Amino acid sequence: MMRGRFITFEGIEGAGKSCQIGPLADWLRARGRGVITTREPGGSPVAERIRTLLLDRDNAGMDGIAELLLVFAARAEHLAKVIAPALDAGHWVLCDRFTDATYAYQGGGRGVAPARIGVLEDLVQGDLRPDLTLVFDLPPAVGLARARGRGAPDRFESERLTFFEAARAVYLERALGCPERYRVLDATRPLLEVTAEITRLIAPVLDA
Ligand code: Z5A
Repeated sequence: MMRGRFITFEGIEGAGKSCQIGPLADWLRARGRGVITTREPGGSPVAERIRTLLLDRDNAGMDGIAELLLVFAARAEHLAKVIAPALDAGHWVLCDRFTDATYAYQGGGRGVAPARIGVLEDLVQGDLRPDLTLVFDLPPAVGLARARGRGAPDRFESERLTFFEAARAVYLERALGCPERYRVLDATRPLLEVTAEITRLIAPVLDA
């Protein structure tokens, strides 16, 4: 059986990732692909419990390395229980955030050295990397204004604008460094325009 494809959706808060996963999943299913959609942190029962710890505003001031280890603990569980079995079964996995978010938020946002993140990436993922990563790019002020409509901010949403600016810069830098794997989308455009561009970008992967 052919291994499935692993596509990750990345970008700062309010970029529109979550809105776009469902339409892409439907588009792929209509073309006969088995698809699962999932998210990080979370995506499996244990990982969702870790997500609660990570997002809880009562945990303000959590140690940066503790946060990093929790992110990767959730990822190890998610990979073992959900992502790897789905890929092995030939399904496409569409994941709302993955390790690029760790480089962006724990690296860019919190200042953890990328080499340290890389050590954990290798430990937890082995050789597994996404086949394609869509980076939804927009100015943080625009994303935060979109996200603000949703009620009380979580622990990350409570960060300052500079935190999200640093995260955005890391996403763009990583995309620039590896154009084969990343596609950057202008996420300020209307939702349906972004949806159309995603299918245009995915079509060659479908045929590959
Ligand atoms: N985190 C981390 O630190 N390290 C890691 O390794 C990982 C994650 C994996 C997860 O929160 C937090 O965990 C995240 C980083 C951290 N925190 N932050 N920031 P999450 O998953 O709950 O948060 P999120 O991924 O940022 O979700 P989000 O705010 O929902 O963003 P989104 O998925 O990109 O946006 P959306 O829900 O699709 O859209 C947001 C709103 O904008 C919504 O009202 C839409 O209707 C609207 N929208 C979307 N697209 C458009 C367009 N094109 N035009 C106009 N309005 C739009």
